[in-house]
Amino acid sequence: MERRILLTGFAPFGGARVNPSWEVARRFDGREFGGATVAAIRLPVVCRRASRIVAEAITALRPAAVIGLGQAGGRPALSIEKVAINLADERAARENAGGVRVRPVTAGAPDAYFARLPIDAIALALRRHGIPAEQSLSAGIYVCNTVMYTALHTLRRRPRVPCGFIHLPYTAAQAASHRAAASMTVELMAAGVETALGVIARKI
Ligand code: PCA
Repeated sequence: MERRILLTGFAPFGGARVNPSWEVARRFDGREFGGATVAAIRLPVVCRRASRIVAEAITALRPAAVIGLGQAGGRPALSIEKVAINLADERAARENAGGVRVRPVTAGAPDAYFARLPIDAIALALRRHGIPAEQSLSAGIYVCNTVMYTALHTLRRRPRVPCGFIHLPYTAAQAASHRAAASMTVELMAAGVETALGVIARKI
């Protein structure tokens, strides 16, 4: 079976017209890193549905690595997430979730999982390429955290598979309506993800 790297991005949410996570992820579909071919999938911004799609993709593809991308508008750099927690809060997103809910991502599962990525090496490589990067303690409590948690939980018995999540800033175009916020071009974000995939590919 062909070796795969699963790379996920999201549909637009919160009234935005694009989500840079998918704009970046789709550029890599079919590209090869470390002998594995990237399979890019676009996820809906709804916790349960996104979670089911990711779990099914991991089961179907048995990927050699799983990297999630999402947008965290307002952050000034690519943020490499360290921890996913077992909590999903969709109260702020009624337009997407269709109701108020706070619940565990997976009932009865561990409270948290640590990312399984060479985070220091990725952050260093990004900065060497002149791409703003930071390490982040938490992927939040919304769909990005849910996807990261689900991926790590699904891979819990395959501890050697690198798995983690990278949040992206606003795009330069989105900055037109978020004037005080940091932003980055999609090209620079993609260059950052390419660098990260190169570092991760050394581990697969
Ligand atoms: N960002 C949101 C959900 C989808 C996305 O791109 C988050 O940080 O959870």
